[in-house]
Amino acid sequence: MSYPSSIVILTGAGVSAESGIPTFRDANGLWEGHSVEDVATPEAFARNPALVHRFYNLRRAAVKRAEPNAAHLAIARLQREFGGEVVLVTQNVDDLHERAGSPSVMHMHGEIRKARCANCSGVFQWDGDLDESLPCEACGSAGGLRPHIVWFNEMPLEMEAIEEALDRANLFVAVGTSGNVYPAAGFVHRAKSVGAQTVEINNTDTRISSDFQRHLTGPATGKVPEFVDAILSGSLP
Ligand code: BV8
Repeated sequence: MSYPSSIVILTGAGVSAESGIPTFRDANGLWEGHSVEDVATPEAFARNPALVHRFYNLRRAAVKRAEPNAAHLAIARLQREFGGEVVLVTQNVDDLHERAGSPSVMHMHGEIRKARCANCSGVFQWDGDLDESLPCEACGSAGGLRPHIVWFNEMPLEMEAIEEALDRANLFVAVGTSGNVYPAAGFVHRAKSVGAQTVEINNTDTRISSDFQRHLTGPATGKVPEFVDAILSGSLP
């Protein structure tokens, strides 16, 4: 593999699995016993805001109790020490990359420790429980707060910047994602179309494995530090 100068890393729920945060897939598509349609769509929120708030309050509390793992720490080290560009895009809504020291993280599916006001579009840090009676910190109106999360059938965040980064990349690495969710699952195609090398790090095969030139199969806490060491030492095979 030629030595990279511009790297895009896409992470999914598998990078946080060893921090004790359940993935979507390993729970057979259920979070806390709920199907996606019941809790991760705007329709679900309109239908039953209390259920959706309770679902995210549970997950927010779990994120606060979790700690970054060796994979998060290795990615942060790469961002700090690599001589070229490293763009980190995550599908995860936890803040473990930030707490591991990553200087910049693009949360394309939002962030669970932030709230958004439907009335004024304000977004602000929110660490406690959310419910529909609370007032917005920005505009003071009540009843408009929701988790700052991109639900299914909503437009992911920072897509223009992500696509520009993919168009500059000569190395694209996907870590701990099942390739079930679009547009993230299609990023490997865009990177390949500009000639980037593609590497999948996962503990199993995925529905997009055939799109990648290389595979490092095993737990993220083992494979990601190894891969980062190889990049930083210039010994990528
Ligand atoms: C949009 C926030 C358009 C919620 C999430 C094309 C084809 C088909 C469908 C679509 C398409 N284009 C759009 C769609 C619809 C939809 C979609 O993709 N549906 C799928 C399910 C069929 N996409 C959307 O709706 C997106 N929006 O396209 O908008 C638009 C255009 C104009 C105007 C308006 C709209 C928005 C998608 C965002 C949804 N929100 N998250 C929340 O988290 O509560 S996605 C959600 O799923 C999470 O982000 C989660 O991360 C993700 C699941 O993906 P993964 O991260 O991959 O997690 P998963 O559990 O699946 O896999 C974990 C992997 O890790 C596994 O492979 C496992 O083996 C591995 N692993 C486990 N442990 C380890 C490990 N690997 C290494 N080490 C370990 N220890």
